[in-house]
Amino acid sequence: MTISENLVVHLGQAGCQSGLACWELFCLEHGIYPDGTLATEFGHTRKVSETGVFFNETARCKYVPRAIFFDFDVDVINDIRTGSYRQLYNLDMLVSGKEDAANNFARGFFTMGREFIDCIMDKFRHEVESVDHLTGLMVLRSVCGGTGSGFGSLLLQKVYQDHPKVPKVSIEVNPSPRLSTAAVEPYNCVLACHASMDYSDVDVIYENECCYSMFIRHLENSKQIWFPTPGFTFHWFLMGLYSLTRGSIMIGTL
Ligand SMILES: Nc1nc2c(ncn2[C@@H]2O[C@H](COP(=O)(O)OP(=O)(O)OP(=O)(O)O)[C@@H](O)[C@H]2O)c(=O)[nH]1
Ligand SMILES: [Mg+2]
Repeated sequence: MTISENLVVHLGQAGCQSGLACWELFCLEHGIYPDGTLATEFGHTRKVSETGVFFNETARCKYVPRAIFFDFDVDVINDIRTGSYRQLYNLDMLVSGKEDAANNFARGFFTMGREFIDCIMDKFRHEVESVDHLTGLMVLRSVCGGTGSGFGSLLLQKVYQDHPKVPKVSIEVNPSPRLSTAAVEPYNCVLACHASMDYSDVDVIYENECCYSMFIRHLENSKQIWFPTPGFTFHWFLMGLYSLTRGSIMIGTL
């Protein structure tokens, strides 16, 4: 059986924030502490082949997520640099710019995107060289803002040119009619779909409003007095999404 080695790229605010929830979940599943050490005292006996699906092992027996975080805005990446999981990540793979793309697809795809794409592609190549054979790429982003939609599409295009056969899964927050933060979100979404449809193999769509209404419906039925936070709904969505990655652990392909 081929050992599966996947890379996860988190783009923009939604992509990076969901990344935190995502790696928290991966750490729990593989029995890894927030500082990257293996929790052997609880009897976690994961095979190296399983942990290697998403983590690189260092010479000091620490597990480092095979992930790149990028946002044009510095605040979101700074939160990761100073957050409770800061020791887990490779700081070289946390990249930020100075100002966000202002919900503008063109800024992410053309002007600002062109400045950063070589830097991110270098990080990407570095991660690819650290594994024997890259078996899958997951991109987490929202297609509502400028970074996720514009830069995400540019990155998928570049990666496709270098690695056309590597399966690519794009996990996207789509605009919601009432919860959107900018009026241009549907335009960014359409432009991003058009620019990346030929370069990703699977698109998984997450929609905030839809997720909320499912929760509210469930809460009404179960008569519970409790309202989910956006962070909680994302955790819940990622648990469902996590089933996608089971294939790569069990069978070897994403
Ligand atoms: N569920 C969820 N949605 C989010 C989160 N952060 C942002 N969003 C949604 O994503 C959309 C905005 O996209 P962002 O990710 O902030 O945009 P961006 O990719 O950073 O792009 P720019 O800020 O324009 O550079 C809005 O519709 C938000 O509702 C999050 O942590 N969870
Ligand atoms: Mg942003």
